[in-house]
Amino acid sequence: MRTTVKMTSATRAHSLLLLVASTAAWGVAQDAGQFPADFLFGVATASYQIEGAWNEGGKGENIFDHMFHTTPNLTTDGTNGDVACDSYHKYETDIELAKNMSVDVYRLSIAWARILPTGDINNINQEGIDYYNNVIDGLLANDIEPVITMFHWDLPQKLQDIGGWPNPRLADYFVEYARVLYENYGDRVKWWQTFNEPASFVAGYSGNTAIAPAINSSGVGDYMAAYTLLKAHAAAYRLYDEQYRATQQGKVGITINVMWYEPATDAQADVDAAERKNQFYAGLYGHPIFTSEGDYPAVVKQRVAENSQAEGYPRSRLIEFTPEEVEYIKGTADFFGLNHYTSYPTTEGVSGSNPSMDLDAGAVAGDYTDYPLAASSWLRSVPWGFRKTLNWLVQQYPGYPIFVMENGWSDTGELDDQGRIDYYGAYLAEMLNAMNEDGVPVIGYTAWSLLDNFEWGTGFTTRFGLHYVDITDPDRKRTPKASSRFLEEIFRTKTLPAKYMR
Ligand code: PNW
Repeated sequence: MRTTVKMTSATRAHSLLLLVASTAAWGVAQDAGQFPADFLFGVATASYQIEGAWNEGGKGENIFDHMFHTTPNLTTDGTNGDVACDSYHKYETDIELAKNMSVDVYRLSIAWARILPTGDINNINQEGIDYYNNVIDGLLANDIEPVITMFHWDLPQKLQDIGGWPNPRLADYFVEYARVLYENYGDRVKWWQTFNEPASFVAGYSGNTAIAPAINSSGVGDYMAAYTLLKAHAAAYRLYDEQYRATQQGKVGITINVMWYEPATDAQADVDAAERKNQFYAGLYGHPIFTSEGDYPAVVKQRVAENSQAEGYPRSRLIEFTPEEVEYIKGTADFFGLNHYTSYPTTEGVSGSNPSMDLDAGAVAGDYTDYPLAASSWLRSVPWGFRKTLNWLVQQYPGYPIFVMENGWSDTGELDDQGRIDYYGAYLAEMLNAMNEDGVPVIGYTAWSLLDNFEWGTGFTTRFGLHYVDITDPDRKRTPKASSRFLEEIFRTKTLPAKYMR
């Protein structure tokens, strides 16, 4: 029997109300978001997190090999990067996966100890050189441009044996390593970053137990490491500028992690505290390179000097630059590489041990408990913080194009990863708004990460991959997640579907 639904005036009024309500919730109807035709989309990885083959092909020991082999149970699940995703053997598969995502670029890092097993150029490992030649050629054969990170934290152990980054001599070793990379790959590689996330790897000298070398020299060794890496970066940039740029025509930058510290209240004390936190965390590395005056941010210099004096130190725990060093470091980048994941409500207050960068900053980062939480305890989806970060960068460092090198979401490995899709949709919308409405010059974006990989202290329990990796399978089988299809369409069409625009 056929039933006809008769529209009474009551139901009609109800559906009209629904229509009004849903239109209001959506606000003004949005058009699809449009990226520039030459925008560079891609995916990112890092050597220690995916390669495995820790003692194959002539590779030397690095500080993560050393730490995980000598100190048991540092990671949540007891794993380490010995095998990881076995990308050393499966790089052709990985290139295919990237290709299937319609990427323009692929961001990878080079394992220093694969090229220079002891860190020094007296011993160049041809097998290591060949491995990355194969990866680079494989990418180019598939029309994918390589974007290379020279250092994503896996320092050759021999260089840690002589002190690691707090030893200023490391800057010389780094620039010699950079020369080997320009010489061997610069004919085909046009995008270089010297360092990935200085703030994260100097934490290896601040007492962070899962970031090698896990030395606790908080508030002292970490500032020394920052000093060395800034000089190393500048030297590698200048070497390119003077000897390779004319023939190789590439770009050299550095990738800095900018979490967004938002004032928790309108109180001036909190506004100042949030800004200090941004300056201690991102400005410590960005200011010397990207501002016209150079040097560390004034507030950082002043506070570390004052605290050091009050604590009885003979000089500031921050190694200050000479005027010559300020000039040498200033302006040494062709673009700003940005890693951005999340935001924190920030108040004035005391946090961190004595001494420490946190205590020097004098700010407390809280938690946006109303926002979705990833599998990583530090990561919530706070999309508007991305737009604020991008605007802050333009205001602090005018004139530099921004290349987003990492952005992503962790879960526990679901194939139907709606949480990751929601995160990418919302963050890409905020990036587009920053570009189209605020005029922020973003030129590229690589999603973290192509694969579920070794996520440092949390091993494989937190997964950032666009592809699932079965780490119980000797073959480390990869399976595309729903998010890889979602991003593929955006990458291919350079369009963000209207429903994600905000
Ligand atoms: C970055 N935090 O690290 C790294 O560049 C990647 O190697 C890493 O896998 C990725 O982000 C996801 O974690 C971070 O605690 C690690 O705020 C931790 C934090 C931020 C970035």
